[in-house]
Amino acid sequence: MSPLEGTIIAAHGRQYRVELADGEILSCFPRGKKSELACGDRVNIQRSGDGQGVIAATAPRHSLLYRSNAVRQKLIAANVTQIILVVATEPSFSDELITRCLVAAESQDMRALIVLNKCDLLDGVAAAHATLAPFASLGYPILPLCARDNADLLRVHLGGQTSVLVGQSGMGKSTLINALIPAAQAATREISTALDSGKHTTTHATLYRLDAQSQLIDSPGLQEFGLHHLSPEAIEQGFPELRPFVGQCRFRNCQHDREPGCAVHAALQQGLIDPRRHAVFRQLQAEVGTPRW
Ligand SMILES: Nc1nc2c(ncn2[C@@H]2O[C@H](COP(=O)(O)OP(=O)(O)OP(=O)(O)O)[C@@H](O)[C@H]2O)c(=O)[nH]1
Ligand SMILES: [Mg+2]
Ligand SMILES: [Zn+2]
Repeated sequence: MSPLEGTIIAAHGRQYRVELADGEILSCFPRGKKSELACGDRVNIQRSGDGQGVIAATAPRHSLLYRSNAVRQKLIAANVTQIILVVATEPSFSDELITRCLVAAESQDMRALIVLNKCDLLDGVAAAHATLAPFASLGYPILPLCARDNADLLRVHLGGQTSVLVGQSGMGKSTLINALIPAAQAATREISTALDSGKHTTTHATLYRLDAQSQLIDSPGLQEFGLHHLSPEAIEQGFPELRPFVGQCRFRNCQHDREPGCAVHAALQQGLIDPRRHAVFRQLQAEVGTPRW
Protein backbone atom coordinates (compact mmCIF):
# COMPACT_ATOMS: atom_id res chain seq x y z
CA MET A 1 0.00 0.00 0.00
CA SER A 2 1.45 3.37 -0.95
CA PRO A 3 1.89 5.80 1.94
CA LEU A 4 -0.54 8.68 2.39
CA GLU A 5 0.76 12.23 2.43
CA GLY A 6 -0.40 14.67 5.03
CA THR A 7 0.44 17.72 7.14
CA ILE A 8 0.76 17.81 10.91
CA ILE A 9 -1.92 20.23 12.08
CA ALA A 10 -1.51 19.72 15.81
CA ALA A 11 1.31 18.40 17.94
CA HIS A 12 0.69 17.27 21.51
CA GLY A 13 3.63 15.40 22.89
CA ARG A 14 4.11 12.27 20.84
CA GLN A 15 0.63 12.39 19.38
CA TYR A 16 0.05 14.26 16.15
CA ARG A 17 -3.08 15.16 14.24
CA VAL A 18 -2.36 14.76 10.56
CA GLU A 19 -4.57 16.17 7.82
CA LEU A 20 -4.59 14.25 4.54
CA ALA A 21 -5.03 15.86 1.13
CA ASP A 22 -8.76 15.04 1.08
CA GLY A 23 -9.30 16.67 4.46
CA GLU A 24 -9.48 13.50 6.53
CA ILE A 25 -7.75 13.84 9.88
CA LEU A 26 -5.86 10.98 11.49
CA SER A 27 -4.44 10.66 14.94
CA CYS A 28 -0.84 9.52 14.50
CA PHE A 29 2.21 8.43 16.40
CA PRO A 30 5.75 8.50 15.05
CA ARG A 31 7.29 5.14 14.25
CA GLY A 32 10.50 5.48 16.25
CA LYS A 33 11.02 6.47 19.85
CA LYS A 34 12.24 9.91 18.98
CA SER A 35 9.60 12.38 17.99
CA GLU A 36 11.19 15.45 16.54
CA LEU A 37 8.19 16.58 14.57
CA ALA A 38 6.36 19.88 14.57
CA CYS A 39 3.11 21.42 13.49
CA GLY A 40 3.45 22.19 9.78
CA ASP A 41 5.63 19.16 9.01
CA ARG A 42 4.72 17.21 5.87
CA VAL A 43 4.67 13.50 6.57
CA ASN A 44 3.97 10.11 5.07
CA ILE A 45 1.41 8.05 6.96
CA GLN A 46 0.47 4.42 7.07
CA ARG A 47 -2.98 3.66 8.42
CA SER A 48 -2.88 1.60 11.57
CA GLY A 49 -6.56 1.48 12.49
CA ASP A 50 -9.76 3.45 12.43
CA GLY A 51 -8.82 7.12 12.26
CA GLN A 52 -5.27 6.26 13.23
CA GLY A 53 -1.92 6.13 11.56
CA VAL A 54 1.81 5.81 11.98
CA ILE A 55 4.14 8.49 10.73
CA ALA A 56 6.58 6.66 8.48
CA ALA A 57 8.62 9.56 7.11
CA THR A 58 8.97 13.33 7.21
CA ALA A 59 9.60 15.46 4.12
CA PRO A 60 12.57 17.84 4.19
CA ARG A 61 11.61 21.14 5.81
CA HIS A 62 11.86 24.58 4.22
CA SER A 63 12.23 26.08 7.66
CA LEU A 64 12.04 25.13 11.32
CA LEU A 65 11.26 27.54 14.10
CA TYR A 66 12.47 26.36 17.46
CA ARG A 67 14.02 27.50 20.67
CA SER A 68 16.61 25.89 22.87
CA ASN A 69 18.48 26.33 26.10
CA ALA A 70 21.64 24.52 27.14
CA VAL A 71 19.86 21.20 27.64
CA ARG A 72 16.62 21.11 25.70
CA GLN A 73 15.10 22.21 22.45
CA LYS A 74 11.48 22.92 21.75
CA LEU A 75 10.11 22.82 18.23
CA ILE A 76 7.51 25.47 17.51
CA ALA A 77 6.52 25.01 13.86
CA ALA A 78 7.89 23.72 10.56
CA ASN A 79 7.67 25.03 7.00
CA VAL A 80 6.68 28.47 8.22
CA THR A 81 7.32 31.40 5.88
CA GLN A 82 6.31 34.21 8.23
CA ILE A 83 6.54 34.81 11.94
CA ILE A 84 3.95 37.14 13.43
CA LEU A 85 5.00 38.45 16.81
CA VAL A 86 1.95 39.33 18.83
CA VAL A 87 2.34 41.92 21.59
CA ALA A 88 -0.36 43.97 23.29
CA THR A 89 -1.02 47.16 25.17
CA GLU A 90 -1.48 44.92 28.20
CA PRO A 91 -0.15 42.81 29.86
CA SER A 92 3.30 44.33 29.46
CA PHE A 93 5.61 42.63 26.99
CA SER A 94 9.34 42.02 26.70
CA ASP A 95 11.32 43.75 23.96
CA GLU A 96 14.13 41.25 24.58
CA LEU A 97 11.78 38.42 23.62
CA ILE A 98 10.91 40.27 20.40
CA THR A 99 14.58 40.65 19.52
CA ARG A 100 15.20 36.96 20.17
CA CYS A 101 12.24 35.90 18.02
CA LEU A 102 13.43 38.20 15.25
CA VAL A 103 16.92 36.69 15.37
CA ALA A 104 15.33 33.24 15.04
CA ALA A 105 13.26 34.49 12.09
CA GLU A 106 16.31 36.05 10.40
CA SER A 107 18.24 32.80 10.80
CA GLN A 108 15.52 30.97 8.85
CA ASP A 109 14.93 33.70 6.27
CA MET A 110 11.38 34.12 7.45
CA ARG A 111 9.36 37.27 7.00
CA ALA A 112 8.55 38.96 10.27
CA LEU A 113 5.63 41.13 11.28
CA ILE A 114 4.86 42.63 14.69
CA VAL A 115 1.19 42.93 15.65
CA LEU A 116 0.34 45.35 18.43
CA ASN A 117 -2.96 44.00 19.71
CA LYS A 118 -5.57 45.43 22.11
CA CYS A 119 -5.33 48.96 20.74
CA ASP A 120 -8.83 49.50 22.14
CA LEU A 121 -7.11 49.78 25.54
CA LEU A 122 -5.98 53.32 24.83
CA ASP A 123 -3.96 53.89 27.98
CA GLY A 124 -1.21 51.51 26.91
CA VAL A 125 -0.93 52.43 23.23
CA ALA A 126 1.71 55.19 23.44
CA ALA A 127 4.00 53.20 25.75
CA ALA A 128 3.73 50.12 23.53
CA HIS A 129 4.64 52.14 20.44
CA ALA A 130 7.62 53.62 22.31
CA THR A 131 8.87 50.10 23.14
CA LEU A 132 8.39 49.08 19.52
CA ALA A 133 10.09 52.16 18.05
CA PRO A 134 13.55 50.53 17.65
CA PHE A 135 11.96 47.68 15.68
CA ALA A 136 9.99 50.09 13.52
CA SER A 137 13.13 52.03 12.67
CA LEU A 138 14.82 48.80 11.60
CA GLY A 139 12.04 48.34 9.08
CA TYR A 140 10.10 45.56 10.80
CA PRO A 141 6.46 46.24 9.95
CA ILE A 142 4.22 47.01 12.93
CA LEU A 143 0.49 46.54 12.65
CA PRO A 144 -1.64 48.05 15.41
CA LEU A 145 -5.06 46.46 15.72
CA CYS A 146 -7.73 45.16 18.01
CA ALA A 147 -8.43 41.45 17.68
CA ARG A 148 -11.97 42.00 18.90
CA ASP A 149 -12.87 44.67 16.33
CA ASN A 150 -10.59 44.78 13.32
CA ALA A 151 -8.52 41.60 13.09
CA ASP A 152 -9.21 41.74 9.36
CA LEU A 153 -6.37 44.27 9.06
CA LEU A 154 -4.06 41.29 9.42
CA ARG A 155 -5.61 39.31 6.59
CA VAL A 156 -3.77 41.10 3.77
CA HIS A 157 -0.46 39.99 5.30
CA LEU A 158 -1.43 36.32 5.33
CA GLY A 159 -2.08 35.52 1.68
CA GLY A 160 0.14 32.77 0.31
CA GLN A 161 2.01 32.43 3.61
CA THR A 162 2.30 29.85 6.33
CA SER A 163 2.35 32.17 9.31
CA VAL A 164 2.90 31.36 12.97
CA LEU A 165 1.61 33.57 15.76
CA VAL A 166 4.22 33.78 18.50
CA GLY A 167 4.32 35.75 21.72
CA GLN A 168 3.87 35.85 25.45
CA SER A 169 0.77 34.43 27.04
CA GLY A 170 -2.29 36.66 27.12
CA MET A 171 -1.37 38.82 24.12
CA GLY A 172 -4.37 37.61 22.13
CA LYS A 173 -2.96 35.12 19.64
CA SER A 174 -5.87 32.71 19.91
CA THR A 175 -8.36 35.59 19.91
CA LEU A 176 -6.87 36.67 16.58
CA ILE A 177 -7.15 33.13 15.24
CA ASN A 178 -10.84 32.98 16.19
CA ALA A 179 -11.52 36.39 14.67
CA LEU A 180 -9.94 35.38 11.36
CA ILE A 181 -11.18 31.78 11.34
CA PRO A 182 -14.42 31.54 13.33
CA ALA A 183 -14.54 27.76 12.87
CA ALA A 184 -11.23 27.45 14.75
CA GLN A 185 -12.83 27.86 18.18
CA ALA A 186 -9.44 28.12 19.81
CA ALA A 187 -9.59 28.43 23.60
CA THR A 188 -8.91 31.90 25.00
CA ARG A 189 -8.88 33.05 28.58
CA GLU A 190 -9.10 36.18 30.66
CA ILE A 191 -5.68 37.40 31.63
CA SER A 192 -4.76 37.61 35.26
CA THR A 193 -4.49 41.36 35.70
CA ALA A 194 -3.39 40.93 39.31
CA LEU A 195 -0.17 39.34 38.13
CA ASP A 196 0.02 41.44 34.97
CA SER A 197 0.75 38.23 33.18
CA GLY A 198 -1.24 35.86 31.06
CA LYS A 199 -2.07 32.33 32.05
CA HIS A 200 -1.04 29.82 29.47
CA THR A 201 -4.23 28.95 27.69
CA THR A 202 -2.98 27.43 24.45
CA THR A 203 -1.06 24.27 25.28
CA HIS A 204 0.12 23.10 21.87
CA ALA A 205 0.58 24.42 18.35
CA THR A 206 -2.32 24.08 15.92
CA LEU A 207 -2.43 24.81 12.20
CA TYR A 208 -5.57 26.33 10.66
CA ARG A 209 -6.28 26.76 6.97
CA LEU A 210 -7.25 30.21 5.74
CA ASP A 211 -7.55 29.21 2.09
CA ALA A 212 -5.86 26.81 -0.31
CA GLN A 213 -2.57 28.75 -0.19
CA SER A 214 -2.51 30.20 3.32
CA GLN A 215 -2.15 28.67 6.77
CA LEU A 216 -2.06 30.19 10.21
CA ILE A 217 -0.50 28.45 13.21
CA ASP A 218 -1.41 29.27 16.81
CA SER A 219 1.28 28.51 19.37
CA PRO A 220 1.46 28.42 23.17
CA GLY A 221 2.59 31.58 24.95
CA LEU A 222 6.28 31.71 25.73
CA GLN A 223 8.34 33.46 28.37
CA GLU A 224 11.76 32.97 26.94
CA PHE A 225 13.33 32.21 23.61
CA GLY A 226 16.71 30.52 23.94
CA LEU A 227 18.89 30.48 20.86
CA HIS A 228 21.59 28.07 21.93
CA HIS A 229 21.30 26.23 18.62
CA LEU A 230 22.42 29.23 16.56
CA SER A 231 26.01 29.76 15.53
CA PRO A 232 27.81 32.96 16.60
CA GLU A 233 27.72 34.02 12.94
CA ALA A 234 23.96 33.52 12.78
CA ILE A 235 23.57 35.65 15.91
CA GLU A 236 25.56 38.45 14.25
CA GLN A 237 23.58 38.11 11.04
CA GLY A 238 20.37 38.15 13.04
CA PHE A 239 20.88 41.83 13.83
CA PRO A 240 20.49 43.68 10.52
CA GLU A 241 21.71 46.95 12.06
CA LEU A 242 25.10 45.37 12.88
CA ARG A 243 25.78 44.15 9.37
CA PRO A 244 27.32 47.42 8.04
CA PHE A 245 29.75 47.53 10.99
CA VAL A 246 30.89 44.02 11.94
CA GLY A 247 33.54 43.83 9.22
CA GLN A 248 34.91 47.29 10.01
CA CYS A 249 36.41 46.71 13.46
CA ARG A 250 40.17 47.02 14.06
CA PHE A 251 40.45 43.45 15.35
CA ARG A 252 39.12 40.58 13.34
CA ASN A 253 38.02 38.73 16.46
CA CYS A 254 36.36 41.83 17.91
CA GLN A 255 33.59 41.04 20.40
CA HIS A 256 31.92 44.39 19.73
CA ASP A 257 31.96 45.35 23.36
CA ARG A 258 34.52 48.01 24.23
CA GLU A 259 37.57 47.07 22.20
CA PRO A 260 39.51 49.95 20.65
CA GLY A 261 38.54 50.54 17.06
CA CYS A 262 35.24 48.67 17.35
CA ALA A 263 32.95 49.97 14.63
CA VAL A 264 29.90 48.52 16.37
CA HIS A 265 30.73 50.30 19.60
CA ALA A 266 31.30 53.56 17.70
CA ALA A 267 27.91 53.18 16.04
CA LEU A 268 26.37 52.53 19.43
CA GLN A 269 27.94 55.72 20.81
CA GLN A 270 26.60 57.67 17.85
CA GLY A 271 23.10 56.40 18.51
CA LEU A 272 23.02 54.37 15.28
CA ILE A 273 22.39 51.15 17.18
CA ASP A 274 19.74 50.79 19.86
CA PRO A 275 21.42 50.11 23.24
CA ARG A 276 18.79 47.59 24.33
CA ARG A 277 19.20 45.60 21.13
CA HIS A 278 22.96 45.75 21.57
CA ALA A 279 22.61 44.44 25.13
CA VAL A 280 20.60 41.44 23.88
CA PHE A 281 23.24 40.88 21.21
CA ARG A 282 25.95 40.79 23.88
CA GLN A 283 23.87 38.42 25.97
CA LEU A 284 23.35 36.07 23.04
CA GLN A 285 27.09 36.16 22.37
CA ALA A 286 27.66 35.18 25.99
CA GLU A 287 25.31 32.23 25.46
CA VAL A 288 26.72 30.89 22.19
CA GLY A 289 30.21 32.41 21.91
CA THR A 290 31.73 34.71 19.34
CA PRO A 291 32.70 33.85 15.76
CA ARG A 292 36.01 32.02 15.32
CA TRP A 293 38.20 33.37 12.57
N1 LIG B 1 -9.43 44.49 25.20
C1 LIG B 1 -8.99 43.52 24.40
N2 LIG B 1 -8.79 42.28 24.89
C2 LIG B 1 -8.34 41.33 24.04
C3 LIG B 1 -8.08 41.60 22.68
N3 LIG B 1 -7.62 40.46 22.12
C4 LIG B 1 -7.61 39.53 23.08
N4 LIG B 1 -8.05 40.05 24.24
C5 LIG B 1 -8.19 39.33 25.53
O1 LIG B 1 -6.92 38.93 25.99
C6 LIG B 1 -7.03 37.71 26.75
C7 LIG B 1 -6.01 36.70 26.29
O2 LIG B 1 -6.30 36.33 24.95
P1 LIG B 1 -5.82 34.95 24.32
O3 LIG B 1 -6.24 35.00 22.89
O4 LIG B 1 -6.25 33.79 25.13
O5 LIG B 1 -4.23 35.12 24.44
P2 LIG B 1 -3.08 34.13 23.91
O6 LIG B 1 -2.01 35.00 23.36
O7 LIG B 1 -3.65 33.14 22.97
O8 LIG B 1 -2.58 33.43 25.24
P3 LIG B 1 -1.84 31.97 25.43
O9 LIG B 1 -2.66 30.96 24.69
O10 LIG B 1 -1.81 31.75 26.89
O11 LIG B 1 -0.48 32.13 24.83
C8 LIG B 1 -8.48 37.25 26.56
O12 LIG B 1 -9.20 37.60 27.70
C9 LIG B 1 -8.94 38.03 25.35
O13 LIG B 1 -10.33 38.25 25.37
C10 LIG B 1 -8.31 42.93 22.19
O14 LIG B 1 -8.10 43.26 21.01
N5 LIG B 1 -8.74 43.83 23.10
MG1 LIG C 1 -3.66 31.10 22.99
ZN1 LIG D 1 33.71 45.33 17.02
